[in-house]
Formats: sequence, structure tokens, C-alpha cells
Amino acid sequence: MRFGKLTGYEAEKGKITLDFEGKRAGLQVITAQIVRVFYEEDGVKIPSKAIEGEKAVETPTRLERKEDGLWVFTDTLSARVSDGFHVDFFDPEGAAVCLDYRGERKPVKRLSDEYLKLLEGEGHSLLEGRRECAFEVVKKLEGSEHFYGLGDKTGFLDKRQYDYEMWNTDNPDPQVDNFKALYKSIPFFMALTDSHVYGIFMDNTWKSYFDMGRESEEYYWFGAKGGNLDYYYIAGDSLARVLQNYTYLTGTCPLPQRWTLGYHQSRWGYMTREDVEEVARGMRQNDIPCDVLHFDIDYMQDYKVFTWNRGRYDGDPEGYLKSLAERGFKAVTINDPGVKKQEGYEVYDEGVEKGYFAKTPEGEVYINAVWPGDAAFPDFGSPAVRKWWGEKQKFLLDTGVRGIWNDMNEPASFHGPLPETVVFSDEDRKTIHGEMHNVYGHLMAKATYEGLKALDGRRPFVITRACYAGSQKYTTAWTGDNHSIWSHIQMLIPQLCNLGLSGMPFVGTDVGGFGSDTTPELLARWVEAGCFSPLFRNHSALGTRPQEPWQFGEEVLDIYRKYVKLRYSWIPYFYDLFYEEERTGAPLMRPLVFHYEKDENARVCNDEFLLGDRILAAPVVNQGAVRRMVYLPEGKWYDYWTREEYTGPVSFVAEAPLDTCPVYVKAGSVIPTMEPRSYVEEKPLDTLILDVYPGKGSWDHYLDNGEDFAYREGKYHHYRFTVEEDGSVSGKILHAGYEKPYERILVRRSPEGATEELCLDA
Ligand code: MIG
Repeated sequence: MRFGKLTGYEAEKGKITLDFEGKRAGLQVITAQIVRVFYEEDGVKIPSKAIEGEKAVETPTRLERKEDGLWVFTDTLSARVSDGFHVDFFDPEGAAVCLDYRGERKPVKRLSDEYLKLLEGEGHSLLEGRRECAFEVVKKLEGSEHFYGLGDKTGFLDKRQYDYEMWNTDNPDPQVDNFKALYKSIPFFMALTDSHVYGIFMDNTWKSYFDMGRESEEYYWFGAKGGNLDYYYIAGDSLARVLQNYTYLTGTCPLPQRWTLGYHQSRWGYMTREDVEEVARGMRQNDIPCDVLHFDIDYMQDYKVFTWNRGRYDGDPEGYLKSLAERGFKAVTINDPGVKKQEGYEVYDEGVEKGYFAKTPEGEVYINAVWPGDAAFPDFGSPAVRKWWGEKQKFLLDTGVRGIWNDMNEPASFHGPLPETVVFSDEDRKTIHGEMHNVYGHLMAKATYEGLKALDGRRPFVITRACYAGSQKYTTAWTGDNHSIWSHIQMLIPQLCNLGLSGMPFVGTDVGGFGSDTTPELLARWVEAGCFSPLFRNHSALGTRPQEPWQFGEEVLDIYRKYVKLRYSWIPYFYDLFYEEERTGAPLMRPLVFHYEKDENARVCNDEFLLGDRILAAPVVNQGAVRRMVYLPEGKWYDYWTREEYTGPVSFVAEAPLDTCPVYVKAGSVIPTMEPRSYVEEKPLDTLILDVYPGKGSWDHYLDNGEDFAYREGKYHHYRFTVEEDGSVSGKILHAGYEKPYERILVRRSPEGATEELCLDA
């Protein structure tokens, strides 16, 4: 795609039409910190799947035509558009932040000239991705640049020097660093240099490529196979601010029901009522708090969606789910997109009759195979199909289900991938799989969320495997089929942190690992790390070594219990973080760099993370290790277990026997906790226990009914607790709208220490 000289422009409010010798492109000021850069091929507008509603606000904008291009100024940035549709961004002082690269492409040379000559004849290219791109954007690389985000990728926190693809992929092989794509596509990243931070969101759903400096040390590039060139430059003075701006565009994850923050137990292979019952009983007998039991594909009749194999549940799944509910267990059922091809099966017949399935270019219902055998694929790009699918959830809700787990929605298929030419809808426009693939899971989640919301009224709980930018508005996500291997407990830290930095905060990995057999030691270490992940679920594959907490002897069971209980005690803190996240987009699990951008150690830290800004976890992720190096950034910290003090920045060796996950809490923290219980609603939440870490600081604590949307009408309580250097604590109410505020607020100064009652200031 070549653009000529900038020959003219026209501005209407923040929308600037640019003429490049007949080619019309555009720049749009969305806010003072967000600028959209786009070119609509053949003038075709493609509605964003990630961004809902109008986001552009009236922004004071000044234009100036200069020798070197057209300058667009807002209060907080300036953009320069020059010949060839090059766009550069500057900070308010005029310093360059993000420049287009204008030089020659200089790919790293991998082969001698002789070899290249040999290969040329066959049209061999060393850069497969580039060949496919309909357009590319090439940006100059700064010496100090680090990259974060890009959704769910393998490897490490900093994405510089690596290249990735966006093409939702179900690959059952153990995921390793050089995988280019996993199940999710979030074409957003943030760049951090010694002087600046910014983000780029390419809103394009086609297969796309991100080369973050693999091709060359001088530039990085991104591009897509089809669709429009359409990206947002996002400014901000911190990673947190850039991410907030990104979630201004794509939305945040709404506050979840409180029970979803509890412990989830799952396994592919809980076949019958008896199997599930054994797990439910095991949880209570072994005193492992647990709120959620997951039902994998085994509950369905012949893997048909919206059916229940009643025979496996004594003919009464409704009664059984009710009995589970009475004991505090919520049921979450899996739901795959593939609809079994079977005449007489209502869902299939309806879908065929109404034209709700994807079609071949010849207009036949497209069939591939998944769990039920031959199956059709709902066309989720169509609003009518989404509505239909949403309403279908009623069957599961009526059975007593409380949450929906969307799997296989890349979409995965057993008879080879869906051809790119399969016909799908994009709202009322017809398009092909190549364009809708990366948003298939996103739109299925949207359909599910909206269906549940309309039917149930409570905050919907959806988990997905595949997603796109903006899916956080409808769904949580897990990272798919990991394995019970040490490299995957190591990977979960950068993986979940980067998902959070990509706007997806409610995420987790299969604790213990999905494929392969876990070991007692690996499971113990995994629960120690996993209890910090917003979505906290143990799940394993059919036929692997059973992975429930009690399958590995007393020692592991005790460790497991200790960390699940720790998690439960922290649920009020998690909930506060969600409240903050809904407002600001700040994820719960954060890499150290999120709060310590200037700290070179933090920028590349792969084996520690923060929960909010107060708790730092340094889990052991190496087999056999009973101590590890810990790095604490600047400030004063306390060891969570011993209250030993440290002053950062500091590195030291922490003892970490099998039952210890090194955890540190920042001085001046008040961590809101709740009393032990075997599930969230076992007892009323009438007592708050504040864990206090002396130092100057404060914490805003949020409380509501944990269930519905009444909080949006002000039905919540907001408390502010303040701690002093000497450890004294005071508290007051900032907002009083919830009918059941705490009856008691207690202060505690050590893990097992005595508590004293806190009287709130008037
Ligand atoms: O082809 O439903 O990632 O969590 O247990 C495998 C069976 C299908 C893949 C999911 C996994 C789930 C499994 N599913």
C-alpha cells in the first residue's frame, strides 16, 4: 500500500481527511491522548468489534501546515503527518515519542549470499509474515524500548526482539517460547523507553503480525493480511495511564459476583453425579474452601450443546445442582460453539432453518467435526445469531447453572481448520472466516454475556478460551491447555501479567497443569502461585493423574489448604482491586514494571508480580528449589509471614521450603481480609479484618452485595482506612449506600495475632 505526497487535507472537528495524491486516509483525535490513524480500502468502513459506542470527544485541536508536514496539536500530544502517510507522535514539549521508520528495511542476514542465490529461484522468503501483509506500519525502535502486552503469548514479559502472530490457535503441543500464536488475539501493546511510554492498538481482526525488533534492531513493525489500516496511538505519562486510555476505548471488566473469586475445581472426566459428588464431599471433608465446580463436556448428551445427559445424573440434574447449591457449590458448565449435525435436534434444526450457521461459498451449511462429530458453526457475527445463542442459555440457567465456560471457540475443528473462505456475517455485511476468525470467541462471549444478563439479572460469569481486544467487557479467560511442567508454572507469571496489560484482568491458568501428570511438588508450588491469579481454578485433562488437592498425601493437602485459605482471606482485597479495575482498567495481577517503570530490574522481571500495588509475590517456580532470589523495588516492605523488614531496592535469598511462597507487603498498607469460611456466602460478610503494615498510607475499601448491578445505583459502602508510621489506624466512611455494612471492623498486626476493634471516625 503506497501513499504519495500529502496534497491536501480537510478538518472537521477532530476528524482530518488527508489526501495523498488521490488516496484518502484519515486521522481522528479521539481524546487529547488518543489519535486514530486509518485508511479505508475502497472506502469500506469496518465496524470495530473491540470498541462499542462513540468514543471521540470534542477535543481542542490545532492544525498547522508546515514544511515537514501537517501538524495536529492537542493539549497533551502532537502528531505530524507527512508524505507517504507517515505519522509521527511527539510529547507536549515537542520531544519525539513514536516515529515512523523511513529508512530501508534491513532484515538480519541469516544466510550467506551464495545460499540466498540458491534459494531465490524458489521464491523463498525469510520473512513469511511480511509476504502476507496487505499493509504494514513500520516504527523506529529506540535503544531503550521495552514492549508489553500483545495479549496471551508464550515467553517472557518484555516482548522486544520477538515476533508474534494474531490468529486464534488451538495447538495442543506444550506451549513454548517460540510459539507465535495461542488462543487469543489482542493486537495491543505498550512501549516503555527511558523517557516515554505509549501504546498502539491495531484494530484489525484479520491475521496479523507483530515484529517487535526481530527483523531489525532499528525498527519494529505490524501489519495485517486484510482489512483496513486502522490503529490508535495512545499516549499517557505511565503504563497505568496508557492502559486506562486503552480501556477507555475497549472497556473494562465489570465487577464480578463475589463468589467467582473463590476456588474453582474442575476436571475433564467428571462423568456422573457420583464423580462430581465425590469431589464436592472431598472439598468439605478435607476443609478446602471451594465455591465452584466445573462441568466439562461429559455432562452433555452426545456432546450436544444445551442438553444434559440426565441418565448420568439419576434423571434429575436440576435436583442435584440444587443440592450442590445448598452446600455452597455453584455449577459452571462448558459450552462449545459446534452444534451437532443431526436432524431432529432442535438447536441444529432451528439454526439451519433460520440461516444461523456459517456457510460455504456455495451457500450450504458449513460442516466440520468437533466433539459431537459433524457440526455446524453459529455465525456469531450476526446480531440475530447472538440473540438466539443468548436466549439458549436459559436451558442451562433453568438446570441451575451459575456460569458458562466457552471452549473451542477459536474456533477449533477436528477435520482441519475452517477454510478462510467460509462465509460469516459482520453485522449486516457478509464476509469470510479470514476476517471473523479472531473475533469468533469474542462474539460468542458477547452473546453469552448478554444472554445471561437479560435472563438472570445478576452479574454474568463467563469464561472463554479465545478472545479479541475488548472481550474483557463480557468474559474472564483461562490460558487453555497448559501442561503439568515446570516451564508452564514459570510462564504463567509473564503470561497473566501481559494479559492484564492487554486489558484482560480476570484471568488464570489451569492450576496444576492441564495435560501431563502433575507431581506433588509441582501442584504445591502451583497453588502457591495460582492463589494470586484472579481466576483460581484447578483443571486437568481426561486420563491424567487425578489432580484434586487430596490426591497427593497429607503434606500437599496441608499446603493446598493453607493457600486456598489465604486466598479466601484476601477476597475483600481482590474485590477492591476489581472495583478499581472497573474504573481504571488497572489489572489485579501486575508486573513490577507497572508501578516501578524507572527500575531496570522491574522492567524485565519474569518471576515476581504484584497483586494491586501492595502485595508482592515471589513464588518458587523451579523443581527442587527451597530458596530463591527475591528482588524488592524501592520502599519499605514486610515479609508477610514473619513481618521482617526490608528496604528496597534490594535483592536477597529468601528461604522457601515447600510450604512457603515468599510474599511481601508494602509498608503503610491496610489489607482488608475476611474470616475463614468454606465458601464465600457461608457466613454473612459482617466482619472485616484489617491486616496492618506500619508506615504512612491509606486504602479505600469497597463493599456491596457482591451479586447484582445495584451498586451502579449507589448501593455500596466505601470506607477509607489510614495507617501511620507507628501502626495506628483510623477509618471513616466515604459513601454509605449498602444496607448491610460491616458490624465489626478489626485490626490485626501479625498473621496469627490478636485483633482489636476499630471505631470509625464520624
Ligand atoms: O479438545 O472439553 O481447553 O479445558 O477440558 C479438548 C474438553 C476440549 C479443551 C479445553 C479443556 C477441556 C477440553 N477441551
